Amino acid sequence: MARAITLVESGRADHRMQAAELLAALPQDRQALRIGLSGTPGVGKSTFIESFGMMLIKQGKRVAVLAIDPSSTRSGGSILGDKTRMDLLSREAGAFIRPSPSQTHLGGVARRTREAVRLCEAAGFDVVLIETVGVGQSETVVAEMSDLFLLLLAPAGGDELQGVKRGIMEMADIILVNKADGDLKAAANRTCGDYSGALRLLRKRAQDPEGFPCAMTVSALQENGLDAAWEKMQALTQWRRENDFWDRSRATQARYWFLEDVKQRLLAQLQVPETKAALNALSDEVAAGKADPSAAAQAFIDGLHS
Ligand SMILES: Nc1nc2c(ncn2[C@@H]2O[C@H](COP(=O)(O)OP(=O)(O)OP(=O)(O)O)[C@@H](O)[C@H]2O)c(=O)[nH]1
Ligand SMILES: [Mg+2]
Repeated sequence: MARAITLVESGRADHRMQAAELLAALPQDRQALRIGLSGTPGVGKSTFIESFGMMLIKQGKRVAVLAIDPSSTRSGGSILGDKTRMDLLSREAGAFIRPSPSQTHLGGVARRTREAVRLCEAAGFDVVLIETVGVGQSETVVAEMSDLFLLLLAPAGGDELQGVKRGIMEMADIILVNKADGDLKAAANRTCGDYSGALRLLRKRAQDPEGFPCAMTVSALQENGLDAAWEKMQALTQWRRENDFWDRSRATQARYWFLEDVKQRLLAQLQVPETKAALNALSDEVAAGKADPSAAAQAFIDGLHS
């Protein structure tokens, strides 16, 4: 597994070709449940994955953990760098934990992680957890490769909704208010109530049965509410499978990634030295008023594919 993922993570042209062959040869008949998990730093993502992952392992499931870490480009990677916090899970034979790839742009990290998900699926993992700290577009990226999207929140101090962006709320299938233990329990219950209310105000989504999306409290540290959360996830998954939303969602995601890949490849073409030179030359003409921006763009595109 580790070697296969290293192969898909490599940017070398010969490795890319081997990776493409490997991905094309993967069996298509195995599907893991892909669970995306997002939440701000310190909300308890790692602790949740450790506890939740161990619960699944005890049920005989095989669990893979991957990460998209948009901050890794700056800090050299933090998510899952703290393997110590997944001490138990990382020692389980049925678990596979892979730190996030470091790369220069989110698009590259996204492609690698998506391919790693495929590898985990083909290797027979039952559940693939994809973690991200919600920065920039990373939740969207994770949601686009997940069957279920979980948003982890901390108990709020006041009665305000913690400035969670509406777009992220709209992506969530289940909101988990973590740290519902000790002194924080009452605040967690209140926060959970607030979010339940807020979710009811959102536009109904076709892919949800009655009662979803929903908010619930958990304590990753004390391992409370994890079984209830798992039951919700299974109920939602089963309904979506029976009502054709599972397959449709995966098909829509495949389309999305295809288009993303096309865009990435077009952008990559702009980095080729000759292309860059042509672009700069035209750019100078436009700046000097010798060419119209739109006409120059058309000339550039025509030159690109001739
Ligand atoms: N009381 C309480 N504390 C928790 C719970 N879950 C996590 N914590 C604590 O919150 C802190 C952050 O937990 P992490 O699991 O590292 O959080 P994270 O979201 O992975 O953080 P980053 O990796 O930095 O984004 C740690 O000190 C945990 O012990 C919980 O259920 N209850
Ligand atoms: Mg963490």
